Amino acid sequence: MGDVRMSDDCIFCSIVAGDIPARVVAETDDALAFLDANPMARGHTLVVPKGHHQRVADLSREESRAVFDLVHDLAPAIEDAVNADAHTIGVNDGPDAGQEVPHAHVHIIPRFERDGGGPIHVAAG
Ligand code: IU
Repeated sequence: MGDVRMSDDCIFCSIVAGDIPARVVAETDDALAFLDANPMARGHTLVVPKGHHQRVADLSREESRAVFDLVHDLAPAIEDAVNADAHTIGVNDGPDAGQEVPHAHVHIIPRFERDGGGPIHVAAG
């Protein structure tokens, strides 16, 4: 990891730094994936850039690629791991879209045939 911008009061920056424990699923130079602490389904995973940026458009191309490459690689692996039938991949990009943690993150939420397949809202609460 290079010279990464961190925010002292950001929970996801603390997870990236290892100061707050999380169940890490995968890590690359510029991105980290960990299990959501309040999962909407078994295997619900968050993929974050290591640098602190609130919005997707704030990421550099390199960080954006790192995050979405990890989503690309992890989604089928998670699907296999929890025996899911599909997944919802989503971003709440900004507070008015329901973003509660101001560090950009992609939700990978396993979906099951038995859950009915309807749309789900990735904002908590
Ligand atoms: P949102 O897109 O910002 O609404 O999603 C934030 C997610 O972060 C939500 O699913 C929380 O359960 C999750 N989360 C977490 O995994 N660990 C934490 O310490 C906190 C939130 I705070």
